[in-house]
Amino acid sequence: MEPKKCSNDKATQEMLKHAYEAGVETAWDRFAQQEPQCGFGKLGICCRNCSMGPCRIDPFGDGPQAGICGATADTIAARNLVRMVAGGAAAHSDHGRDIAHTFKMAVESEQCDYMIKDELKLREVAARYGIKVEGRETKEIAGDLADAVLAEFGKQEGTLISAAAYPPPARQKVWKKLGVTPRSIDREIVEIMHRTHIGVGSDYKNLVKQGLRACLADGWGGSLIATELSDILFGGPQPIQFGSNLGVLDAKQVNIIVHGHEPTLSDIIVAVSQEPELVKMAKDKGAEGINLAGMCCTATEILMRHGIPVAGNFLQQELAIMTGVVDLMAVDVQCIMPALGSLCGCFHTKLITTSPKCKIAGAEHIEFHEDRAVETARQIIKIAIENFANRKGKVQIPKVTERGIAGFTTENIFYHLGGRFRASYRPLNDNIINGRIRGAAGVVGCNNPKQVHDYGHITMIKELIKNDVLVVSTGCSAIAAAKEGLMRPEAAAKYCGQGLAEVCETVGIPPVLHVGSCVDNSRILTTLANVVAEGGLGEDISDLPVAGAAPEWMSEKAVSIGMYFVASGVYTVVAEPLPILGAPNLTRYITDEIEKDVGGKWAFERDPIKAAGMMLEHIEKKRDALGINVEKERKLYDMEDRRTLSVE
Ligand code: NFS
Ligand code: SF4
Repeated sequence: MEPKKCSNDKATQEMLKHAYEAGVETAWDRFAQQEPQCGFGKLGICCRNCSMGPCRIDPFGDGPQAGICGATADTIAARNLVRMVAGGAAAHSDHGRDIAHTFKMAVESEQCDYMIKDELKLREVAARYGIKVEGRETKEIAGDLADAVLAEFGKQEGTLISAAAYPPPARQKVWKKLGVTPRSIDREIVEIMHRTHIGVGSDYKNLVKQGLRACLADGWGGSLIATELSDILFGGPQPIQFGSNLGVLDAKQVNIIVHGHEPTLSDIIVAVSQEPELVKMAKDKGAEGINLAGMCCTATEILMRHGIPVAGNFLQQELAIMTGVVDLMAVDVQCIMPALGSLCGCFHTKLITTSPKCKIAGAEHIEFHEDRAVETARQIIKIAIENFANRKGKVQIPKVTERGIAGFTTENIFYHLGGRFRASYRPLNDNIINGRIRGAAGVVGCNNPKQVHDYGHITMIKELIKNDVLVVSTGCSAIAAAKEGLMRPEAAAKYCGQGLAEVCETVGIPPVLHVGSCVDNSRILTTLANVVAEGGLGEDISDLPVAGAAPEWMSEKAVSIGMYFVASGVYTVVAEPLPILGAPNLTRYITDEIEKDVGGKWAFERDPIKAAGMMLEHIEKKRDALGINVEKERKLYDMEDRRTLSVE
């Protein structure tokens, strides 16, 4: 396979060439081995929900049009789709639950490796949960918040507190009317599993409805909890410089990569990795120091809080090992390829699993417990140091790195847009209203070997910023943008249309704002809620000139994210179609009719330029509806005007 046809990223191309020469298999090779992929699966029309099946529907209409129980293509595809939402919402929310447990432990224990780092955010969040904050001690407030948040997962009465505290009132009305206001996090996920069991509901719209409810419990619930408690516990991010791509690995140092999603262990590894005793140990073994880097969303958590470099995104995890200099890779949960187990067997890299939820054949398991966080982190670092001497074979580190700025949040975005003395969303809204910024787009999500690695993200983002659309990005998409240099402030002059360039240059921000990991897509939701609340751009998120996209998505989490953006009123374009195309009515509903119900809808487009075009068209349509696309009268400048202009 031609490396250039696999990836747009120079470092990845170099490593793929190296892999072929060395005869080491990667996800791209395994993808080729899977071709042709199963057509029924792609179209979403196979079912194995009971043992009368597996059943499949003939997409050409000649063969069976119903499963043994009578389920049609629409029923089967809708059940499969909402089960993907359940998987994604479960992953995000269980991550949120783990952070909530760590938070509770930090609050309750006297001696704990974690502490509350962002008191201001604690008070803000607690107030939103209806907890009294005035005149109370931090510990008291935090204790109440921990209980309130943990109760959100399994409560039996009422609705999710955050789903009523954060979204605009108009949005809440939409959900209420449709009957999709989330009640509690676990309940909505469980109900999907119930409803998709053999012989429960067959009405595809009613199945999708539960998907909407569960994804909202993710975006405005589980993911939001993960984000907010992480900020309180590990510190709210601030704009910070970071390095990206495989070139951040250093042959002369002990290299440790943390990979996965949760910040609980990685944040502590950051804290102890430069302890003099450990650094000395590394030097005694002949290394110059200890070099920590991240991969995937765990990377994002520590890069936006500590500036730790990111070695790469999802499709680069195997390639990092192949450099021959990764002495240890510690993983927690999600997006960790099982292939790493056998791959590490061919290299000297020690693969360490740390979560009881994620054990991998070929990896050593060192279970991480929050109450012994520092001890475990030191133990892991020591194993890496010991392993430095075991390096063998060729070292191949691509000399490719880029720098960028990350760490934008719902709270700090407006400081940067408004300047220190005008801390509000006003300047952002004004710039959208006056047309300097046409709108905003969230470009997020994974890598997928079905697309040329990183190409979709980068091409789409460049097209958007060229047309004066401000881009916010998370997860592997953000890493792709960073590697391309799109998160440097200088990118504004190079790639943006005039209006966006002006705004970015005045404020000193890059045109692509890194707002965090995948659970931090909740930051995009709360930012949108703030933009609505600031006024002048309609009453609801669905009124805003914004769009979402996941140009290289692959995970169930991405389906939940896409669905909660749609359910929140955002037009969302993905490259690889959802596996529903074999179900005509469901497809029509998801890509069209659903807009009447929730204000947002899905679109599928593999070409990133075309997809960006669809987003731009949508943004302009919303601007028209808001009446902010008025043609400005051409002004003829007189001398006086010119003088004032040149003073600026
Ligand atoms: Ni999101 Fe992060 Fe990456 Fe996709 Fe996986 S790491 S949670 S799922 S692949 S962006
Ligand atoms: Fe077949 Fe129905 Fe069973 Fe699915 S639930 S496997 S369609 S019989």
